[in-house]
Amino acid sequence: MKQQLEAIKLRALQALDAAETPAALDELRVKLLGKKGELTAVLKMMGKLSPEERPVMGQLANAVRADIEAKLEERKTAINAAVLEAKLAAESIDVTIPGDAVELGHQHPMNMVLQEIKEIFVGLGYQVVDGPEVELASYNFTRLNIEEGHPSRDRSDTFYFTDDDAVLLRTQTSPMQIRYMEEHKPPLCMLAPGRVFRKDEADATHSPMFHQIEGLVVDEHITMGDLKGALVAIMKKIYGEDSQMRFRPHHFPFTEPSCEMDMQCHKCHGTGEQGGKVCSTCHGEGWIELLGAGMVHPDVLANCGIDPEKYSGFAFGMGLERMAMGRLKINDLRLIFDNDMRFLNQF
Ligand code: 2U9
Repeated sequence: MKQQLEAIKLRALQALDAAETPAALDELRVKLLGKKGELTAVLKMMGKLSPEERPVMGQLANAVRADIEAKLEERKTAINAAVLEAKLAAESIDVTIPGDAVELGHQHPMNMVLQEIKEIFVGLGYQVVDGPEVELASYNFTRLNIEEGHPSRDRSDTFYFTDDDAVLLRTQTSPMQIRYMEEHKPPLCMLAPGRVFRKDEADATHSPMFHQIEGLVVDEHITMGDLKGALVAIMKKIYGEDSQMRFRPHHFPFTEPSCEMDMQCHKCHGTGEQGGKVCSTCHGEGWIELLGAGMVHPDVLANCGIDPEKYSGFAFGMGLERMAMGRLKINDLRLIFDNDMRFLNQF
């Protein structure tokens, strides 16, 4: 039995030395020390020994077990260290390799212009409001005095969602003014910038989606004089204090009277020509159209629960892309939406 134990110990220590992985080590532990292991099998035979031999063999068996356990622990430490070292070697990174530079973006030129305009209006006390792009036809058209059958309500011009033409993509930001008047009573002074949608083929001056900035001021005794004073002051802040403005009569269903505001061409100073040629900035007009405006139609005020006998107001609207194109000298509307980095990096 003593030889058996010595043999088990020798084989065990050799096998443990040869084990290379944590799994192989674990397998050996079960094989050597487990319930069905070799050592246990020998111990089970202890009963057959004489009472004198039993404690001697018991001691020897315990010593063999302790040696195997010590060896197991030693190999476990060594193998774990080797595994860690291999992992670290495989995962090592060279911190001296130069990194990929992350390109830093900047505001889109449209947002630069929008931000600048918003700041001017906020400085004058206007509240900037936002609203739904999916609108009801009643807000987008009917309450703005644009009756059923009006050409702008045509299915060839407007994106509708429903067969009864009751829900649509807003064609102007004006429904925001209606919503605002429903919730706020005069005096009120607000600005509604946002995306609008019309069924237009894209070309250098048209896009099925573009941005408008509209404004509304309602109070007692608001007159066309307030409209002119406010818009001239605001446009001079944007285009320069020495800009010359003019108003022309116009028609909009939601304002009465209505007008358009032009700025004298800064290139040809209103002559329409430059060096004997047609001025390229105003195309010979001498004037550049800036916006549309007018006194809010009394019926529109009444549609929003505001008494037109007591209150009056002015409203205006302008196209943001057109303003950005003028200010940043962009000659094709599509460039603004293409998101070509060669274009965007110029601003
Ligand atoms: C309410 C009452 C009146 C908004 C107005 C314009 C004139 C106008 C166009 C300019 C170029 C839109 O981007 S564009 O195509 N807009 O000329 N808009 S007055 O008048 C309103 C709006 C809401 C309740």
